[in-house]
Amino acid sequence: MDFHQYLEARRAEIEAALAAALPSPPACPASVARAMLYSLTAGGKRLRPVLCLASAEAVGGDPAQAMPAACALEFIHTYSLIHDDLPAMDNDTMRRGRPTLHVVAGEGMAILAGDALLTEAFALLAREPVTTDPAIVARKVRVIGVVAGAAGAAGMVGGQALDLAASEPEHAGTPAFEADALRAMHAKKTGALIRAAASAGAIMGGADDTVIARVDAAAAELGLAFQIVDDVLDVEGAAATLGKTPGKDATAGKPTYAALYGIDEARRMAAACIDRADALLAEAGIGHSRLSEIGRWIVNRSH
Ligand code: GRG
Repeated sequence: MDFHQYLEARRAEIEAALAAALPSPPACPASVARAMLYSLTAGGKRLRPVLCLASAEAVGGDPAQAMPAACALEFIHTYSLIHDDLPAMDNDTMRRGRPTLHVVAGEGMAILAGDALLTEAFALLAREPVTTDPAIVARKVRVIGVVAGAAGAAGMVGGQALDLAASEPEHAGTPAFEADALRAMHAKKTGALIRAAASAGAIMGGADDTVIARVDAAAAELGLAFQIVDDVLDVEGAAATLGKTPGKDATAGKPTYAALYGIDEARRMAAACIDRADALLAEAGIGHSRLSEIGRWIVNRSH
């Protein structure tokens, strides 16, 4: 199976699992179920769940065991996009090629749908895979800790807080400081969840600690490459391909890799990240897995 076919096959499984994992009436009001579904099924790339399943597979595990974690990570990612688009944050009206949730359902419902997706992610992680096997229960508990750490104040929420601060013109520093600060901010804001996706897959796949640590380090490189390419696409991309408003970061005066290093150097940096990720995966003995192909996909994507 070539990578494109692999990606499509995994995505189809993920779409079905996401729909099955989402609460629906009568357990919850139709309004919040509709709002969650609107954002969740708007056609994202499913990078985090694909990475999670590929990681479980790469370490010799059963990807089905990692599917609840894969879905939980996409729930959390979707919540972060809903909240990031709110008027109080990035105030964006387009996401994944559609009007943002607060535009169609109102700010209150967008806040609630984000809150619900975050909470349901942890309900799912605690519930599935259903098992009494102590070894699998231990993996589930470990994954809950990894995902919570990545989503919380030391992870994605912390990164978003740094981003809010960096958007204030009076906080702009010297170029060297900006580069370090930018890297630190993205490591938390987007890197933490991408790392958690790969680590959760490796944990549920039954990898040992050395392999989990290398997968995690490789995913940190993938996360940085992803962000660098995101910045480049924000400059180069057309709204129709991106599914969101392009050029927003530059217009908002936010520091970006494209602005700091230029497009060509930024692309070279992203490629170097993928080379480092490949080296780490090779050290872990899983150099020829789908994880490597996911790295190439990240740097070569157009949206
Ligand atoms: C509101 C707590 C809170 C956090 C928001 C991740 C994040 C933090 C905000 C997203 C803002 C943004 C556009 C960041 C750039 C990188 C990124 C996460 C892009 C969107 O992820 P993709 O490209 O989206 O994986 P799809 O739609 O394909 O899932």
